[in-house]
Amino acid sequence: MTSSTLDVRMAALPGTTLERHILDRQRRAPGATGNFSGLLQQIALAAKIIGSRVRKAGLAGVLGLTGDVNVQGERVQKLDVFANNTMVSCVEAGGHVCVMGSEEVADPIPVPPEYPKGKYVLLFDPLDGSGNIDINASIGSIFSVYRRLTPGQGPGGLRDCLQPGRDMVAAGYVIYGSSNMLVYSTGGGVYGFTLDPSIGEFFLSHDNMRIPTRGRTYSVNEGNYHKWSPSVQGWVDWLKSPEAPGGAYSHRYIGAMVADLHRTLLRGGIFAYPADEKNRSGKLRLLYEAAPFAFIIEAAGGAASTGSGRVLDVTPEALHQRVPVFVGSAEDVDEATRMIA
Ligand code: AHM
Ligand code: MG
Repeated sequence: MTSSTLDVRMAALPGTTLERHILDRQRRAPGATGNFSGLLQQIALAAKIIGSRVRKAGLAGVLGLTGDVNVQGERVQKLDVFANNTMVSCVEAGGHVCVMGSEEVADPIPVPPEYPKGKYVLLFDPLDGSGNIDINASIGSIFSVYRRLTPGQGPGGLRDCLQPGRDMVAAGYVIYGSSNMLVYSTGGGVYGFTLDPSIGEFFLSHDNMRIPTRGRTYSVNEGNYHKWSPSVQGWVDWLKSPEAPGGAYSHRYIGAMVADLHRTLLRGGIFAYPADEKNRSGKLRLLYEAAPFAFIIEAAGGAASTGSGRVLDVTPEALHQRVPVFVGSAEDVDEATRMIA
């Protein structure tokens, strides 16, 4: 084959597919068995199925898509239950995980006895920010992967799920927005893929993503202002004042963590959900929301704090444990933690 036919052949592919990206990285990782690549591809399949259902969410009243029974007379689940079940069914049979944990499910989700158990643990929030569905604003899915702790090749359990974020193997999220994107990291870099809906494939669109060291926006539910501690109030007052570096910051809050942190990753700044009078440990879940984003944002050069320490250093005691979060550009997070200490 001449070099010109090769050029033509390469140009036939619109870009690097998620699958090719994963396989290229797997080949470069000494001792890689393909298990992680397999798992990521199953997660990507779940993301496509969930994304396609999210697209139809606005037709709920017309087609009965979120009612109990649709026009075909079939029982239809609510979107977050649908997303949860989709993720479980895409992953459980693959032989890559020994147990799963979901924000939607109280206890660890076992792999059914008929399927092989693998060396990984998958934790996920199937549809984060689902309150945004009815107003057609962005929502997302969040996932993280750990190595199993339970020895052998049998089922995993709670102990496998309760690991500190610093032991995470990979984390990622999918944003269902004006386009659908899958962003993931194994710690060395952060890679973003945009779905081409015409062929149903994710293509690399954001190579080696880096978060700016400082941003110009803060993202927090300021309706909680009167429930915050005086130090958190003082920090937000300062961000809005002319004394803030570069002058007063802008406020941006979508109310879906995936959307708020996707913007923060691209543009810089800080996203926070502090503890308040009502939510003494904050609102967001350590295992399904805080730790995966802390892993991704740190891998992109940013920082993630609980206000008193690194999010990734918190050892979970319960599956659905909550934690205060301050995540984003390194300088912004550093200032926040100094001011609220
Ligand atoms: P959810 O998991 O029930 O969807 O709740 C998590 C969401 C986050 O996406 C978002 O950052 C936060 O809750 C918004 O909370 P609030 O409405 O209190 O501002
Ligand atoms: Mg959530």
